[in-house]
Amino acid sequence: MILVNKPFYPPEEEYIEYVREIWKSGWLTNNGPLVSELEEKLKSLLKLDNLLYVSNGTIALQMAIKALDLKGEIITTPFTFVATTNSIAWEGCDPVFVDIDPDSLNLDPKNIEAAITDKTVAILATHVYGNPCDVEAIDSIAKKHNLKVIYDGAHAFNVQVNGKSIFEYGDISTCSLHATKWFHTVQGGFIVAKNPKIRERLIAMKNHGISGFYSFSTVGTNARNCELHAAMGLLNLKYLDRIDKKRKAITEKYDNAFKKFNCKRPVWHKNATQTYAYYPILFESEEKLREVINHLFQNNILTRRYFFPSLSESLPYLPKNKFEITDYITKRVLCLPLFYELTEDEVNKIIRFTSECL
Ligand code: T4K
Repeated sequence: MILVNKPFYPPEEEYIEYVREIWKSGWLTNNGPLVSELEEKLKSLLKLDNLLYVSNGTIALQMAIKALDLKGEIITTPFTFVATTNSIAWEGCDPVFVDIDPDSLNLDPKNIEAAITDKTVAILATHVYGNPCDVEAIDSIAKKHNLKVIYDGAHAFNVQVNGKSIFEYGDISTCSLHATKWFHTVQGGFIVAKNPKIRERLIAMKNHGISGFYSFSTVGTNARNCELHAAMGLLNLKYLDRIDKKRKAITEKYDNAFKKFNCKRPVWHKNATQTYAYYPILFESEEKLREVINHLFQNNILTRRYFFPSLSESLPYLPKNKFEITDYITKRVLCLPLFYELTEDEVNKIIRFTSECL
């Protein structure tokens, strides 16, 4: 069976070397030496002095909401992984969905102002598939209405927009370094906060709010990551170029094969670098999409409807609401397999069986 995604596995012996080092060090978690080393390396690679490495992308979002003291309505996208919306609700805020842009598939800034009420406190937008939101428009609406901005950059690890890291936008930006991501640390994530005071708060929050041996400065949680995960990250950093080249080559092969058919791809931000995190493709109808899913499945190929159903219609804890563009897109978008270990034969098979339906 060809899976839709598979984590990158660095050479086993190299990981075992790290495990030996950990055993010798006698330190497993709570800001150990490898966690600190990884955090420093990520800061320098991404040119983000304020980066804070945490245990996953969901806790990063929850901490962002908590650190900004948000209480009230948060305008967000119904087209994202459920962790985005869950984090808002988990922190006791009310998610308010607005429709997405039909080209970028990101939250459409044109719909934000109409959704603002006197309870609105923030905008939480996802850079879907790593494709940057219209950050200028969102930031300017936020400024005008005195709202905070959080960007969920779970898919956007290495993306630059307007010549700088995507994580420099918003009051806080977050990332996921989960095993299925382009760059991963098994479980992991990071948070980037603009304001140094918020950053200090996040540092304490990550460690139960502890600020000294016997003192506490804020409410906290356990968002510390461990040495075994950091070891995976340090090792995977060595293979970034190789991972990028392979994913790019597969993406280009898909692009070339499918360009003659009547299917669309999300339109990428014109001032941003590419990332090859997912391969979403939009079919002409839901019937066509189902046909492709079934045909691929019968030929042992798994795909995934990232993201379906619309979160505005499917969460048991929220009222149901349909949005025209989100409804259209969620019924037509499918992610084809994209991961480092895919062989040329497998890519050819995926192309052949998909094309047979088009
Ligand atoms: N915000 C956004 C926009 C996100 O997309 C995510 C996570 C988050 C926030 C939260 O970040 P984290 O708290 O997760 O760090 C997967 C990932 O688990 C999830 O991290 C990711 N987004 C989401 C888009 O995809 P599922 O439910 O699709 O995962 P699962 O277990 O079905 O795996 C997907 C494929 O990968 C399968 O074909 C199996 C394969 N796989 C998976 C794992 C974990 C493996 O072969 N080996 C493995 O170890 O959510």
